Amino acid sequence: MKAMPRKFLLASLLALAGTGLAQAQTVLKIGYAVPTNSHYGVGANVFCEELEKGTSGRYKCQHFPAGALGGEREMIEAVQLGTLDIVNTSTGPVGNFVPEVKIVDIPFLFRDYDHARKVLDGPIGQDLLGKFPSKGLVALAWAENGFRHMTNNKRQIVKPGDASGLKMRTMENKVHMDGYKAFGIQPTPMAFPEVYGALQQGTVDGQENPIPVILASKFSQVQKHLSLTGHVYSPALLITSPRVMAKFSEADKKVAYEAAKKAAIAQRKRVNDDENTGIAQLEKDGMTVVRRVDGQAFRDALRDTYAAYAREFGADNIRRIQDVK
Ligand code: EAX
Repeated sequence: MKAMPRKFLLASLLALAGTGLAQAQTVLKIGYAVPTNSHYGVGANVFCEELEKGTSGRYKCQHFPAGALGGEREMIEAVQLGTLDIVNTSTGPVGNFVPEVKIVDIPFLFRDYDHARKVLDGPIGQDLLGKFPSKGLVALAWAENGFRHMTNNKRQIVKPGDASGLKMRTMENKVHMDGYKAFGIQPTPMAFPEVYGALQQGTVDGQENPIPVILASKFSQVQKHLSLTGHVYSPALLITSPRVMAKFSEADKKVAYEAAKKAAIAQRKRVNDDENTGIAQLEKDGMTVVRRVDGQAFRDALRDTYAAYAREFGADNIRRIQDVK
């Protein structure tokens, strides 16, 4: 039999290579609002490393940190529209897409990190993840932003009266804003990428965020006072879309969910680490820190707002979360 001419042999080899024998690789775009050196950066990196490893390189990530693609609301919309594949986001704007999630944003709902993580990783939190697909989103896992504290440039905050009258940037979250109004605060909702500039120019007097966000965003450069109010526990979520999940084989879907769980564990650990060392660091950076606020006064100020939350979310549903031990 005559040998195949070299040019046909080469063409056949190239054609074979195009059939995926040479591993095809899909790049997934992942975005988050704070810098890479943060709890969100840790979560995104662990997710992407685990996904790439678990799919033998079939999937890798392209990162868009520090609000490169806009605020969290814009990034969630982009995931819905298909221009972004994954977002690592706080629940701040999520309630505008999946209303059932708003209940977890109620001030002073969670006792501590252990309570919050038990609720979110248990039946209540897992049921909430099930509400996303009907809204064109797939929540892979609960990650973590952390307990939120108040910063401002006017005065130390010990009790609600000290916060009264302050113009504070808030997330685009009505549950938060209703609570802060009860403290006498003037809430100014704003996408996160605009916050540093607004604080620097004095457009707002202050803001509220977990220690890891205050650290990563260098708010100590534009904020004088930090009060450890811990007034809200802020969950985070790794969210993708049915469109992205449809690309995965059943085995790769499992890898993606496992990767998200590992990412959440790593992100939560970074939150705790940042809280253990970050407050002293912020003091060193020049902030005055009120470590002991009148927590009961803040809770008392929310009495009427809690009645409104109960009407909106159901007193039983709020109690179910509070009763998780
Ligand atoms: O998720 O907008 C906020 O204050 C969030 O805490 C921040 O984007 C990190």
